[in-house]
Amino acid sequence: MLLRYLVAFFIKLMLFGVLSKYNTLIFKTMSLHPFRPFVLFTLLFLSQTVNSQVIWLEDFSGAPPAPGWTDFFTDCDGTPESFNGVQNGRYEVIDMEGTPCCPVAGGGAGNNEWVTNEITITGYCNVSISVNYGVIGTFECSAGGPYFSCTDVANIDNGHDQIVFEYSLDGGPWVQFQYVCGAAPPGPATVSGLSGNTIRVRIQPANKSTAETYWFDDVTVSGSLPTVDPVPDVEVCAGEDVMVMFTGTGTPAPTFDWTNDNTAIGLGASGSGNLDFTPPTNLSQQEIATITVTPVSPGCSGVPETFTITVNPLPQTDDPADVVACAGDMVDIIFTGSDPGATYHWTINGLPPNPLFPPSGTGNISGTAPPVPFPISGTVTVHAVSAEGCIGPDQTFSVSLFPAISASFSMTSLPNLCLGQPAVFFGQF
Ligand SMILES: [Ca+2]
Ligand SMILES: [Ca+2]
Ligand SMILES: [Ca+2]
Repeated sequence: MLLRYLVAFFIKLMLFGVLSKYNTLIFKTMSLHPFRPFVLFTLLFLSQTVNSQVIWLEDFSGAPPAPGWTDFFTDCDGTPESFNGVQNGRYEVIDMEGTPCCPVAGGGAGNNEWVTNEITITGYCNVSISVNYGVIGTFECSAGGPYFSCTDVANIDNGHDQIVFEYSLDGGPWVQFQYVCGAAPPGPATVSGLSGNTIRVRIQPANKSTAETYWFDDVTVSGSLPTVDPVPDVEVCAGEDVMVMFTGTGTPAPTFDWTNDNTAIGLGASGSGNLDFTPPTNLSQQEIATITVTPVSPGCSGVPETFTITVNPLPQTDDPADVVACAGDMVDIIFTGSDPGATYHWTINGLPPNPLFPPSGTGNISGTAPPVPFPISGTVTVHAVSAEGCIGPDQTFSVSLFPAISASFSMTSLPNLCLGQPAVFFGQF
């Protein structure tokens, strides 16, 4: 039993790191795992994390000024320890009061800010923000904040310290998602369930004491992007059913919208869901359509995939003329049709098997008509097969064979005839 737990735990550890890229493979692998209860448990675990990916991250590991954000801080009392900026691999705020500086208490109004540029989140579902933060020192909190003004105890003096975390969606108003007053337990500050096209994150720390440090780090914007699995190209013959099932990942599970750039294949220009249609049988040429399929979850959509559907026409056979031949005649049946590259397959009914007309064959029929004891006729049914393997419609024609004519003649009238006299022959066939 212990071994099972260890194995399941180890699998989870291994899988966690490769979730986003290989989740399909993971599910297939796991379905084969012998410890089914743990597989189910781990699947639940996966469903919470699958597809979530980092859209934007600032971990302050690079040298400032980092791209993607700006800051504006005001020090009111001018103590040498006052500092704001990147140090110790994070953003630190020491004794920064915030503009305007308040005249009475010597504090500030709290209007410091560290703010990101617009972060594009288009297409992502369930966008979340996470910011680690912490405090070093003894912090104070006055009830009723946050405060951004120079009134009464609301001044950011040594009796009140705060960090306010906010976001703005699509250029809209700032929305507070966490308020840290005094020395609240360390973060992270988080918010989730957002969607839109752009988002900004603003952090407003203000404090006053040389012994007080607010810090924040790992400003992370994450989201889940629904995916559609790649679809292999499809090639069919005219009249043949086409069924394409779309699969993918997403939380919530995505649906699939598609567009089609060539309706001649018998599919509409756009739609949603799996494909199930029958191309028309009467195509005169090959038609190739590019299908673009986009995974869609409520409020977001993922990266489209494209694939092609090729519909090959059915090769037509020209209707051959009926054949009438006597034994010994040369017979030359040349098949023609719409596709110069097609081969012709035929079967014969009603004629006794013979070298020229076996029961079935391919290609032209050419040779000497066989001897037959009496007139006989049969039917040839022929169809063309294209290089792509598409089978065209049947054509039929008849073959009538006659015995060879052999005759001997004898003259029954006088052997010497003059010009103008009738001569009588007796013929035997
Ligand atoms: Ca860091
Ligand atoms: Ca200061
Ligand atoms: Ca303070």
